[in-house]
Amino acid sequence: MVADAPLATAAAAAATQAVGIGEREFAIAVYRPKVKRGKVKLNVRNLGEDVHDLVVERGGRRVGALATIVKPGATATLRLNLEQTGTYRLICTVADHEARGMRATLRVVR
Ligand SMILES: [Cu+2]
Repeated sequence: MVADAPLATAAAAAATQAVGIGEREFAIAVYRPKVKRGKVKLNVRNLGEDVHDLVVERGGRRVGALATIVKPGATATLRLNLEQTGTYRLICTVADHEARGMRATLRVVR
């Protein structure tokens, strides 16, 4: 029913926010750099030619990581419940990739 559509859309948005992430040598692009606190689904795609991973930190502490490495052209999903507002760091921990530029931020707001 058309009348139900707005409610369904609002409920879905509150449930999980999708964040597209592109990784390549040597950068991490976050296509939705600001989300509301709560459940997020990080959709990671390796756009490069080397393998990459993804670790999420806040205040120097790891809050999540992909379970596996992401091969070139592959995708992986990381689901997190980000309850605390603030700036989260996204990094690739493969070799020296972080130092070479594979770091980005995701802001979580109320
Ligand atoms: Cu990497």
